[in-house]
Amino acid sequence: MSLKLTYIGLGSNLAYPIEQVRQALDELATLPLSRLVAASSLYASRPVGPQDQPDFINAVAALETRLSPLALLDQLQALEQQHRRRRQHHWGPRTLDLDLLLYANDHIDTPRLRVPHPHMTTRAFVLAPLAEIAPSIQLYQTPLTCWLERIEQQDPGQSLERLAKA
Ligand code: ROI
Repeated sequence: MSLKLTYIGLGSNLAYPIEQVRQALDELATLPLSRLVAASSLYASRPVGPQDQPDFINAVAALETRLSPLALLDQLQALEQQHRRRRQHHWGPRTLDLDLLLYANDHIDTPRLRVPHPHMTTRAFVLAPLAEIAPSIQLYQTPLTCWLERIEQQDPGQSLERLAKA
């Protein structure tokens, strides 16, 4: 496989979310055939979707990899499982979410994996950290800042607070 630039979204709202996300960034740096090239700041955000849950910590990482999209997805899902196993008392679906957002300029539409991530254009918690580390990226020929402005107009509740650098 040739070297591909990918972007991965991280999210957690259970079991010390800041530590979950920080640790996951360290773990991404150890993935085979891959190199972590950038990590955004951490962002605190109100939950999008069901509101009756804690606030989230989100971040985005840039990873260069020779793994295929599905091999990378396998690695991300294995990391998610590791984080869930450590939290047997606080079982919850969001101890750690790792979303494959972008894989080079590929468009992938299979039952297991859709890239670009189908919801990323409507989620400030993905777009803001992505714009921090990759400001010139466009999605569907539209700059990230335009997608973010659209969210601010249509869904102003999606405010983010930028925390420390990861
Ligand atoms: N909301 C925020 N703010 N951050 C997330 O990572 C996140 N992840 C999810 C849902 C439940 C859609 N909401 C979220 O899966």
